[in-house]
Amino acid sequence: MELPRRARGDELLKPGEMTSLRQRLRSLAPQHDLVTVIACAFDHRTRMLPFLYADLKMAPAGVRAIGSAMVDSGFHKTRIVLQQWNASFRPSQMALDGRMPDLFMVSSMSLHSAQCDALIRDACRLDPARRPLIIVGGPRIIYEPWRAFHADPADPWGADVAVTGEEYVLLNLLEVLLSVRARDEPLRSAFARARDSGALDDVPGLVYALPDQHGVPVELVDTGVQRLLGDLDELPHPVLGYQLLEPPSTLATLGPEALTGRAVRHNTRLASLVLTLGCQFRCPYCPIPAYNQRQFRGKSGERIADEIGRLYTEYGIAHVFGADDNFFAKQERALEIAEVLARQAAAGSRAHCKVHWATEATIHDTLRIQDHLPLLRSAGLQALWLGVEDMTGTLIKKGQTADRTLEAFALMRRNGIYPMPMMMHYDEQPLVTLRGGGGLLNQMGRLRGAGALYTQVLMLSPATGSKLYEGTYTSGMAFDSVDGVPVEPALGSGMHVIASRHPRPWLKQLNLMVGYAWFFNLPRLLWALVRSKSRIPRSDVCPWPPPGPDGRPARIPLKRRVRQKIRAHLYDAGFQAFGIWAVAKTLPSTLAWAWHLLRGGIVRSTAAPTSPIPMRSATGGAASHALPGTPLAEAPVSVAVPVVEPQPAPAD
Ligand code: B12
Repeated sequence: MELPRRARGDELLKPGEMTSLRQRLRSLAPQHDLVTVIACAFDHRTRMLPFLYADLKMAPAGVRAIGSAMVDSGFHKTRIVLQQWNASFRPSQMALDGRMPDLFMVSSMSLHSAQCDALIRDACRLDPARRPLIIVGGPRIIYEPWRAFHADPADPWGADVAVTGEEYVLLNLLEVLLSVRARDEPLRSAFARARDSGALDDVPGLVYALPDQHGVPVELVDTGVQRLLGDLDELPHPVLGYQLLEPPSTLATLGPEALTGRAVRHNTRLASLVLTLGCQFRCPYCPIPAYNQRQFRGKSGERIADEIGRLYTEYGIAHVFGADDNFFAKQERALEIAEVLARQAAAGSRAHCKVHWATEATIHDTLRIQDHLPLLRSAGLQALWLGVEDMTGTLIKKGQTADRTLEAFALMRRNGIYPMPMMMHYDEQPLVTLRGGGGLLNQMGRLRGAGALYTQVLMLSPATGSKLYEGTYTSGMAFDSVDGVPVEPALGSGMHVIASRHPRPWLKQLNLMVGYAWFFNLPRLLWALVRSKSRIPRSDVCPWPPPGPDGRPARIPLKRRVRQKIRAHLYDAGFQAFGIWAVAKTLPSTLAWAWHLLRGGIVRSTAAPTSPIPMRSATGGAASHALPGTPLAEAPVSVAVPVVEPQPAPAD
């Protein structure tokens, strides 16, 4: 099921609403010496092709955005802990600024559910009198907020509140809590009071539990779908979040200081930045358009230029990945951004000459914008991750055909932009075809031949919040367990076959790996050393240093020119070498899964997972984030909650 849309015309916050909320919080903050820890859940079992390197070397934007919002609002005592770098971190042992935090937040993708739960569980081990308020959010929670709550009286644990939205929702919640919080009152107690008074019900984008007298949730209240921030220039600056990163360690506790200066770049070589959000396509396996309530949002070129500039000058980060759903979805906006970035580079800004960026787009939109590819390259665009999915358009039609795909590849390469295809493998797709070119290997071979340096092929898997999600379960396509092994969320990256109607699903699993091995292998590596696919126009030139005031090109020492040429030539072989290593690293897990599939014993699902705890909206109707089949909490249930005496308002 897709996320419901708010009433037409009410999808977005009013212009300026975010900015004024930030200002209001800044004036509240000095009265509340809040200490916050934000953890990013990461399950190291999911480390495999094609996400290796980016999974560890890119500090995720979600937790950074939440950290930036806290600092920007005046809550400077905030630390971000990435389980990617701090696998042993235990919230039950955390202390920051010499004390237990007031606020513990967790961000998670669905894939990292096991670690997300483990973090919450561990935080719940703390003595209730000391325990911080626990808030969860991120892609997992946006679609399945109920996962954060557990109603087992024998093993009660869970978050206090799930945020199904973005920064604004969190800040809105904080404002409500701080406006009722007495000086030095535990934030959890202020939360309980706000919840019981109904004050949270006016904050769209929350799901909170109403507990019984033992603290076990009896129902979940859903305050509805968030209003989205339309003008992303109103967001806090993302650079703020980089000041908060916990240094990598093997300890369960936190270190005295966050990472600073160049140590930031050393650990996070790639930066993900939100540039635009939204996509006009309606692919049934993708939750993104519904999440965005069919809106297109973005930052201005000036703002993006500033973000890139500060990232480079403050941390030296020179590789940026746009967290776009489809960067070219709105052509005018993409061009406005490109024009500003290209202008900065032409004006001799070192940062904008040095920084390369990449993002996601579709073949259809790349062809539409083809006349402007030179401008995009001048703006620093180095590579485009293209949602090709299936060149023949059999799986999904997004305006791509084999010819159009190859045309887009050729155009991009001619203009100095590397095409990086993202593919999908599905039940009906054969490994090889003699005619028609629809086979996986046929397509991989053609894409490589057309100049793809890297690729991703994922098996079509159930994605929460997509149109196909429930049907995948109710039709029995999704597996509950295979050969006695339960299908855990950690298997949901698309690299394991966990949903298929194919009579021999193990073949699909092998196909996937054969596909990668066809793309990354030793003969191709050796050939890449001779005929490199990365030597494309503009790949061996750097706009830095810029031309002199007379317009004459700057003199670049011969040594540097040679180095640039060699680097451009070896880039292709480098990707091949990396791919071969990554295939080898991925094989043990994927082959073991193929073995389980071969042994059989596949237990198929009959229904999509739903909340076992009754859910309702704040006004008593159906909850926006409940899947069909979720028990409905009919009318507000009267619950026995510990009475907390109203506290005096904080003194100025
Ligand atoms: C960049 C990216 C990656 C990078 C991540 C690198 C990194 N370390 O950051 C790479 C390429 C490695 C990657 C891999 C995968 N990805 Co990815 N990826 C993205 C992408 C395009 C951008 C992520 C991003 O930076 N967003 C910008 C930030 C600001 O948004 P955000 O994380 O959602 O955070 C906001 C809110 O969620 C909320 N929030 C987040 N955390 C918290 C915490 C609290 C307490 C609160 C209150 C709020 C909150 O506020 C934030 C600010 O607005 C998104 C799509 C998208 N546009 O978001 C998919 C996305 C995150 N990926 C997704 C998936 C599924 C995957 C893969 C499993 C592959 C696949 N099958 O598609 C793998 C997993 C690999 C692994 N082992 O982890 C899904 C996640 C869906 C889900 N339900 O979990 C997304 C959402 C795409 C989709 N299909 O919808 N991905």
